[in-house]
Amino acid sequence: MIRLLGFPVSNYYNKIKLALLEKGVEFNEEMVRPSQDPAFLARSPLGKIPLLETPHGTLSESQAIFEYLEDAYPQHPLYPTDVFARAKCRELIFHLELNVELEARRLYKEAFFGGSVSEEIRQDVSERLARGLSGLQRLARFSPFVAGSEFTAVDCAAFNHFVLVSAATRKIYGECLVSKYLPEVAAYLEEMKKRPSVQKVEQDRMAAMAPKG
Ligand SMILES: N[C@@H](CCC(=O)N[C@@H](CS)C(=O)NCC(=O)O)C(=O)O
Repeated sequence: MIRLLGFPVSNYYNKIKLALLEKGVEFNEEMVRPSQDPAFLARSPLGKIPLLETPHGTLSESQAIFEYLEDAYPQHPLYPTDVFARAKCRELIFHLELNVELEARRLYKEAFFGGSVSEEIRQDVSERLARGLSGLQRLARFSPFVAGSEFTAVDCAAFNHFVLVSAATRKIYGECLVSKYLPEVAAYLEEMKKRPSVQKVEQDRMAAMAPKG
């Protein structure tokens, strides 16, 4: 059986988990933390999560994992059939991950892990997020899903990235930069939370974040 490795607080892990749930693929989960341990690096080239264990071997990088799942389990596809519409979905995912999530990630050390980031980084990230989120605004449809009227691959990524980027910017800048540049996002997140798949991902995320003991 397909096995998803990682932990349910990770947005990239939850992107794949949401895809598996939406596609109705049976899978199990193994809780694994990112690590530079040589044994883990043999499975995950940079020691990151998520990983997917398949009957053919292990895969890293969430988008490669996502594309594998689409090819291996074509039932309940998460890309539209039209070739150009499929490309538009991938375009949105690239913009979201390269120009928004990866920039916001530079804040996570302070926002979530008790570290601190310099004033220079705060300023740089804020400028880059303004550019990335404004670009996303030009592409996204929110009608009601990010790429249009159908739930797609983009939503598997977007829901989980928006939740985290929102929380990080609120913590660091005292305002949600996602809503500032994408005013539709609050209604979008509420709409997404009506889906049983999203409810499951959120339930597991909250449980993993709850203080232990
Ligand atoms: N591009 C990667 C990003 C994955 C990623 O950044 N995962 C984080 C957890 S959300 C991680 O493992 N971080 C540990 C590290 O950077 O060493 C993907 O799409 O899978």
